[in-house]
Amino acid sequence: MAAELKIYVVGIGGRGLNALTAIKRRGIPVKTIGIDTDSSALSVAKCDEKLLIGEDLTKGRSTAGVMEIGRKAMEALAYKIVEKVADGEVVVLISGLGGGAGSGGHTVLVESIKERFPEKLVISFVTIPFKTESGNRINNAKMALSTIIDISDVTVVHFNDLLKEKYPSLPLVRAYRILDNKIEESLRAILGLQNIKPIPGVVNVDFNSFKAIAMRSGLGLINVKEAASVLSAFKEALKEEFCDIDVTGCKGAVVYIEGSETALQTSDIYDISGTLTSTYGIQVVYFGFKPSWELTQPKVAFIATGVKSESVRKFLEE
Ligand SMILES: Nc1nc2c(ncn2[C@@H]2O[C@H](COP(=O)(O)OP(=O)(O)OP(=O)(O)O)[C@@H](O)[C@H]2O)c(=O)[nH]1
Ligand SMILES: [Mg+2]
Repeated sequence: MAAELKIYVVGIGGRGLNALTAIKRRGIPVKTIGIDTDSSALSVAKCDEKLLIGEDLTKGRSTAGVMEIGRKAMEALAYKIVEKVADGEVVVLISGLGGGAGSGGHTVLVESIKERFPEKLVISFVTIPFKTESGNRINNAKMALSTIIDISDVTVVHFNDLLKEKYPSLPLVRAYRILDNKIEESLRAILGLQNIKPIPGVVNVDFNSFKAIAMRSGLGLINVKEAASVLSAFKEALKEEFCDIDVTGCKGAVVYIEGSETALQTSDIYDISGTLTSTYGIQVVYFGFKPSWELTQPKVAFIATGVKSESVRKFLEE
């Protein structure tokens, strides 16, 4: 029996803390750590551990959008988090780019973790502010995003504007929960890379093979979709709703299917593999199957690393 996969999830700033509260409520088996300069935001957050940073700089309040304060605040105390995550195999960082605590703190924390543990898998989940937010927020987000993509192993980007476009009449807090759900599904997809049943005749996935395609890979896509058939769930999972992603020629991909033993047909693997290798030119593809008697229809988890995104490129360049 392989060792249990230990994942630390660190939320930084308002958005990071909101995501942790959602993750904690769902009972996902990960360790959660919330960090902010803002003591009132921290006090209402639900997570296993909390760390107030920059008390000398903000007196327990927000950075008021000043990224430099977020950076300095994290620089002073990042060592505490580095120690805490020492026994984890994966560290996931979540923040909303644009403010000071998240944008400044996120970059410093990834740097500190990677400096001490270069082989630990660091995955960043970030949101891009609405176009209508202040120029300061957009600039903070641009600066932080380019560094985060460079230094994290995998960066998953969600555009808040796409949330508004797709769910225009939903109250903001409800719309935000949709993105929290996406992160929760992604965490479950990563945790799910354990105890996968091998499918004869294909290259089977486990955590280490995923790690090999994920280390230092750049932008990533993690999607989980359920549908009436394996193929239709797979097709859905190829598309990212909150960022335009192109998987053509990407570094690697993992596809695993959960469902009843009869849900998976021989032709499904053949079709999925053909699409990924021939249509999209992905060289390294891993498969897996997890029997489940609870699911009424098949569920497909799709992870692609080293992908391209035109909107991320534009956002960084404009
Ligand atoms: N999707 C989503 N986006 C959020 C949420 N909260 C804030 N945001 C976005 O994230 C950006 C940063 O906001 P916060 O996380 O509150 O900022 P912060 O990191 O706490 O920074 P300061 O308060 O300036 O120190 C905002 O401009 C919004 O675009 C949330 O719960 N969900
Ligand atoms: Mg804040």
